[in-house]
Amino acid sequence: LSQDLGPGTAILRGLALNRDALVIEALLSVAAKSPFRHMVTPGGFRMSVAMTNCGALGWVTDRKGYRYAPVDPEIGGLWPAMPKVFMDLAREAATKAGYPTFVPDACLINRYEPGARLTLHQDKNENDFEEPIVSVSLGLPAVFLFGGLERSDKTIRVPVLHGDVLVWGGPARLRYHGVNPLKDGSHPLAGGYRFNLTFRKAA
Ligand code: MD3
Ligand code: FE
Repeated sequence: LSQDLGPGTAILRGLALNRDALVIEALLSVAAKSPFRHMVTPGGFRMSVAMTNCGALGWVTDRKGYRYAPVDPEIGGLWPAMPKVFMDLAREAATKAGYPTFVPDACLINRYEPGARLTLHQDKNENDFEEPIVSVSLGLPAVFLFGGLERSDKTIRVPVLHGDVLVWGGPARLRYHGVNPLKDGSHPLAGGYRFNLTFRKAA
């Protein structure tokens, strides 16, 4: 039933389904204030995934590097507050996965259009790798690539569907991961997109 991804990981299939419309409505209201944008990597490449953030800190990248910042550089003001429906979902997932004290201060919202992908990477911009990461998948389905602690380690493919929530912590926290190019499709609540929320304690 639930694919085992090894120690420190939990797949909570469908956890977000009972509030999916509220989560997407909240996501669109965040994006009405801090719009989705295609950021640029330090190497000068435009990311195929469009991003925005909510919460006290937001993840940004530009020619100067990757970092968390309290101000949205596109609007020159703070990121929108984290919606209560986001915080409740993230904490419920973390608690179910064995991290009952998790309180995220950052939520990165990724928007995939057909063809958009994330190449294999580690999440290393946070201060404390003892804190887990919670990921909520919405809209079109995708395939996660899940590797090991070294880039060259074998990867497995993990299909993720609308409403699935994954938690990564402990010995899995620094595993390489990525997202395969999104396939075309249409979702009743998300249209032609996949959205992913990643909740982190960045500071
Ligand atoms: C495995 N986003 O924003 S989290 C990211 O679908 C990112 O947009 C994915 O990777 C997405 O950095 C969803 C997948 C993920 C996140 C952290 C991990 C997998 C992980 C940490 C350790 C191991
Ligand atoms: Fe990541």
